[in-house]
Amino acid sequence: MSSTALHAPSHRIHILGLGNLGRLFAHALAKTDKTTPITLLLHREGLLDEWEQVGQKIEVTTNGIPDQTGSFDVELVSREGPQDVIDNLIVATKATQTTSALSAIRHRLTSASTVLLTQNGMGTAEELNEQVFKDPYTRPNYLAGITSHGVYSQGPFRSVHAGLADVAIGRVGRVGQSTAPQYLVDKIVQATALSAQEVSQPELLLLQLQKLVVNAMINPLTVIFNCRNGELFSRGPIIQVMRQLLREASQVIQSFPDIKSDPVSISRFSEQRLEGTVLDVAKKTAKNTSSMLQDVRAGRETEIDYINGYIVKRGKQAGIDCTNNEKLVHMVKESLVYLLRAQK
Ligand code: KPL
Repeated sequence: MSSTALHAPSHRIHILGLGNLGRLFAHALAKTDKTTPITLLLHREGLLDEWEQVGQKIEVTTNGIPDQTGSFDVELVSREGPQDVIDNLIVATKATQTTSALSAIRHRLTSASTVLLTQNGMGTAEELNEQVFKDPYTRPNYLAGITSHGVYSQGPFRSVHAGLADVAIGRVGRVGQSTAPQYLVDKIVQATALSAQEVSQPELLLLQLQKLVVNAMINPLTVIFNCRNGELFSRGPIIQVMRQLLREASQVIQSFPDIKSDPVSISRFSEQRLEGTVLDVAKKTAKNTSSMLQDVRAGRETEIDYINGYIVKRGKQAGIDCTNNEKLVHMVKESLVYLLRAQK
């Protein structure tokens, strides 16, 4: 009998990926309920040293007030010795790192585990199914969390919660397919600072697509124009550029089977409605530096392939011209190459 067959589900929540979003989730969960055991999964040894240096605390500054919490266990992903089953996992890695990060802990996840994916963009769950959890019978249950919170880093384990927004959390897949237990959903919904709400599977898809468009406009444009979210659309010409990108994104999404069969969804993804949503998020997260601009400035790979790249891919499949989004994908990749060369 396998060890997992004897396993009684625990209430421990593991968090993989301690960038800004991982810190925000960890901090919010620990603040709301001190009795929930939380383990931070660190992917490299250097992070253990940094954890010691910051006094084993996560600090999140909101409205100018720094707040620390230290009620966490930490574990190195690669540590030797027995490793427990992970029942509840929040994956807050970048979309580009998610497959490799989950491969490293694949043996600790079972078909009873719940995995919350928080990445920007689309296509991560499909990629995991193709590359990590190929067997549908042993695959964990996926949840997705869509968040517009604007968070930026101030150093190891220290972040500023600059744009207070909300989280929508729901089960991934078609109605009735995911049997993810409710525990992790409830914990996230209860975590006050996250302002989270549970949504149905069909609503989750709509919100994912809406967020895809928000990220496809704000993130790459803040890279090209090197500015904060709020500075973007105060300049007239940038709105014109955005409208061209939006037209393509709107056509692609309106061609999706789940969308095109429903007039309400079609109107939700009209160019005008999408423009309103993008401008609203840019305003609400005005002081924030987008995650993509943070990545480029730090010389890190960006999530552009999962955002505008995903729109281009789906556009090609549907025969929709996405030249502008395609150009933007190249421009963002070139900005990174340019910066890395300049740093040498
Ligand atoms: O999700 C974001 C990001 O930066 O990735 C937004 C909502 C644009 C906030 O900055």
